[in-house]
Amino acid sequence: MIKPDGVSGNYTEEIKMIIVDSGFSIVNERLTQLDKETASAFYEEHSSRSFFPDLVSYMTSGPVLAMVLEKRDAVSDWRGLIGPTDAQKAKISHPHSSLSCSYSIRALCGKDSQRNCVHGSDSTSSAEREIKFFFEDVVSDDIASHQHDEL
Ligand code: YYY
Ligand code: MG
Repeated sequence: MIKPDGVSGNYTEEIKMIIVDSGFSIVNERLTQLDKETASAFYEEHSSRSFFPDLVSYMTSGPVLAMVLEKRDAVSDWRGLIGPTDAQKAKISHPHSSLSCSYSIRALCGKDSQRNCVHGSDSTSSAEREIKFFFEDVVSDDIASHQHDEL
């Protein structure tokens, strides 16, 4: 998922180029505006954390682009490509280390441990849940179809 700061900062095309160059196929995508209820449901596992209210306001501050990415080892490779949760850590370059993440997507467009520009499922089971979340269950009213309805 490209989070609101990624979409509003016009990083969508660059991120998609990185995705495709890294061997993923984008098999589905949806631009949508999360509301408080859907953002809270998406991040349910963090609901007791002190950052949760701020996280929900951030995630509802503008549209997000949800995508289904396909490749072998997609979950772990995507987590590697986005880099650490804290975008400040993602920006630290370790030129002689195999742990270098200076070219991660969060280094490119994230700001800190909350406004980190992109999301990645952390396991195949959460990928399954999150794909259902965006493409079947909770979010049914995407911006594209909404605009289409209004034409
Ligand atoms: O999976 P990932 O996004 O890398 O991190 P999580 O630990 O699952 O946290 C989810 C989400 O919560 C993170 O992307 C931003 C937000 N968050 C926060 O606002 N402040 C923190 N200290 C940690 C996480
Ligand atoms: Mg996570």
